[in-house]
Amino acid sequence: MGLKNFFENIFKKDEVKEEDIQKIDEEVIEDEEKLEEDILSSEIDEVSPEKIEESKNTDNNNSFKEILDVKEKNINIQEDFKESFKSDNETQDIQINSQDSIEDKQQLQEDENKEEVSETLENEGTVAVEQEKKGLFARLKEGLKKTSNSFTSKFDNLFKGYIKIDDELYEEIEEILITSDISFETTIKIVENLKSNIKKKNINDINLVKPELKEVVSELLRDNNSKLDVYDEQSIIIIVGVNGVGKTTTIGKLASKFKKEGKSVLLAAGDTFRAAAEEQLEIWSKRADVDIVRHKESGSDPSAVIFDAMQKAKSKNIDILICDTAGRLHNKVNLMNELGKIMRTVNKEYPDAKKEILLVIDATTGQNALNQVKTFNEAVNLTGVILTKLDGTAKGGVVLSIIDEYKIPIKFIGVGEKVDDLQEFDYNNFVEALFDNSKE
Ligand SMILES: Nc1nc2c(ncn2[C@@H]2O[C@H](COP(=O)(O)OP(=O)(O)OP(=O)(O)O)[C@@H](O)[C@H]2O)c(=O)[nH]1
Ligand SMILES: [Mg+2]
Repeated sequence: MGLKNFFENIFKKDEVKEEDIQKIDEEVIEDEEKLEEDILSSEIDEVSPEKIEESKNTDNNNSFKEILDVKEKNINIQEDFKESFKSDNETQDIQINSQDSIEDKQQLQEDENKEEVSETLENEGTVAVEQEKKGLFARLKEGLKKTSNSFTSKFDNLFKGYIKIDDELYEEIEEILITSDISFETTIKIVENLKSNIKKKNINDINLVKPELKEVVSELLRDNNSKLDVYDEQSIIIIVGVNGVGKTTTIGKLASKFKKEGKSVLLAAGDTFRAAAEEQLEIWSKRADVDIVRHKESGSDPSAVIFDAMQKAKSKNIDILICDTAGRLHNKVNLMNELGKIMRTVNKEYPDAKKEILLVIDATTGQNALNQVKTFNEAVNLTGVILTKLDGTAKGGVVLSIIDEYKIPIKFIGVGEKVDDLQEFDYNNFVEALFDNSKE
């Protein structure tokens, strides 16, 4: 093979390489061509025509040796190119990889963004829930203001005048509790528990008595289960209570709460005694956007109305049926008999439904409310109590006795006339609001 062929071959090979180079990305080609040019020009310099001419003048062996050297060098160049391709491919790989990694990064960023967004939403949700909680607590505090002002100011004045924890102090505490509409039995229990805790903890500081009292009251309410058993199966709630305590209003508030929670709700106008009671419930049903069953003719049998409502609830798969009842009949015995009949009808016609029999009592009646709990519980086996109008009274202490003496849970408390003023009873919040005498 002549030198000419030899060099043609080398350049041919290089052209092949160039074709390959063109396959890759433009930027890489430019770099490659530049690199190629540099290398080739340096080689061509080394095997310049002069050198070739010179080699012709030397002996064949020398010439052959030189050619071999050149060949070897060109092979090395080719190897370099291969390496360079390889590294270019690697570069490409790296670029692809880095492209991948950019995409990965973008994906990661997107994911992170998504996470951030959902975290933000979650946080916003949490914030909303927190705000809701705060709002509820503020409303509870506002509603309980009269009770807590009277309760805490009495205690604050008492503790200001004492430096020692003695029997006289405990007697004064007793008196404050009784005048806060807490029954005698419950008062005695609270004071006994307070004494025992103070002794156990070896408390001598008068300033620690109030926090300890708060702890004792909290302990007393701890077992109260405010959850209604109406969420898992079809349920019926029967609302009972003397006249004017807030039964119908409470039904309206409950209907609207359940509706907001996505439940289907039906109301039964079971107070057929008081004039316009059914119309009043109908107004609430419209406000809450739920159906109502009422009899056209007034004075019909409440059990018959509730019977019809149960049939409808069953056929329409209603989640929660809420029944209003009369607060006053010709006399108390009549009222209790009528409630008994309603309960028998419910148990017979709707045996599988979860039942809540809730007594509504008016907190402004103070300890009188305890008699109502007793009487109604004997007639219909109450499952819970709803205490209304806490906002208008300083007699909120009655909550403690209902829970302590009757072991009947307080499910809700009413702290105003608006739909949202019916709050699930939360003993923690209640105790906080009761002992909180901050002004805001
Ligand atoms: N301030 C305040 N008022 C309330 C609350 N709950 C109900 N009321 C008011 O109490 C009054 C009587 O409410 P109703 O719902 O008609 O009472 P009821 O028990 O159905 O009365 P009868 O049907 O006559 O037996 C209404 O003016 C209500 O707005 C509450 O939590 N706070
Ligand atoms: Mg009513």
